[in-house]
Amino acid sequence: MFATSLPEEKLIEMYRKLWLARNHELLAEEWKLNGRIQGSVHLATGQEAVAVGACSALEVDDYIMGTHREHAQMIAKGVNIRRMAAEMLGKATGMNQGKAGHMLFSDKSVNALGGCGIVGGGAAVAVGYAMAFKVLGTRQVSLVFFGDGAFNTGAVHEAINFASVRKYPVIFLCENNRWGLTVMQHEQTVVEDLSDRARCYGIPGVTVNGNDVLAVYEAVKLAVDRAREGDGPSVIEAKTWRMRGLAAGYPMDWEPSEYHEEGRKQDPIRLFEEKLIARNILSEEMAKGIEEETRRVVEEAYEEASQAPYPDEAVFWENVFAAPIG
Ligand SMILES: Cc1ncc(C[n+]2csc(CCOP(=O)(O)OP(=O)(O)O)c2C)c(N)n1
Repeated sequence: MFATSLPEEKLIEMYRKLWLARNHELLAEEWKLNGRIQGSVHLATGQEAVAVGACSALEVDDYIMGTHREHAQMIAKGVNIRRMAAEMLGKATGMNQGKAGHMLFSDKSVNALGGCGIVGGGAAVAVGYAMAFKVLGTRQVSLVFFGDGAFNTGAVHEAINFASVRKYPVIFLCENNRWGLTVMQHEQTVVEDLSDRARCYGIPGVTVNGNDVLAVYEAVKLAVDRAREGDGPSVIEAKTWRMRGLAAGYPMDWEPSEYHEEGRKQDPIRLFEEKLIARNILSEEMAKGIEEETRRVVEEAYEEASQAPYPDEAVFWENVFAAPIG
């Protein structure tokens, strides 16, 4: 049974977004390994339900700040996949004119502030936006994704503390894949459930199965409602599994096989698919159709992007520094 009463169309849309994100990651990995994408590419394969569950609880005018593993987060917020593909390839038609690339792209049209190469750094950005919402009196919220490794940085704790004192409308969503680079969670902290830390700041904290898209949705929805009512921030920990190494092509030989076996068992798309089929919301044919349709969308976006030109050199000096005042 679902605890949620979401309409069927919304559930199908969430299922489609999971596949869009998964197919993006599979193709991005292939293109990276074939040398068609430059730079490192941090994949969210297996972690898609955190992004989709969270963004499904937000409105378009709410803001998200992502991590360095942000493709699924940005797709879930609704970025244009063609402009995203072009950005990933550094092309002039990319959403940031090819200047941001994989780790930093952003899309203002859907309030996706982008990824963040500084682990933990996004938390302060999200708090800044939440501060603006409170000052302006809008009912918008901001949500920041950050990893379990990032949750051991001072920047994240300072951001949570400040936001809790000022009751800013911000959701701190820890995407806990149990890895910080090559170090597992238990080697970085003795805390089992990272949401317990919320108590130190006097705000709600909850841990959910991050591979259960509806569990993530419900936890985020509660936090969003609370934030919109002026009751301040919340911490959510979504425990998940990354199906790949730190980034595409990275060795995984030090990663315990039990971790990856469990991750495969908990594949978020299969878990959701089983529930939808059991409730007659989805058939196996529909599921296959959505898987194939989203794969085509991603392939076409990347093929089109590969034909696009690179930006002119002059573009690199635009939007880099603010114009001097006076
Ligand atoms: C401030 C800072 N320190 C170190 C790094 C190098 N670095 C890149 S990814 C990473 C691991 C981050 O782990 P976590 O926050 O758990 O995210 P995950 O990679 O597991 O998604 C580190 C330490 C960085 N980018 N920024």
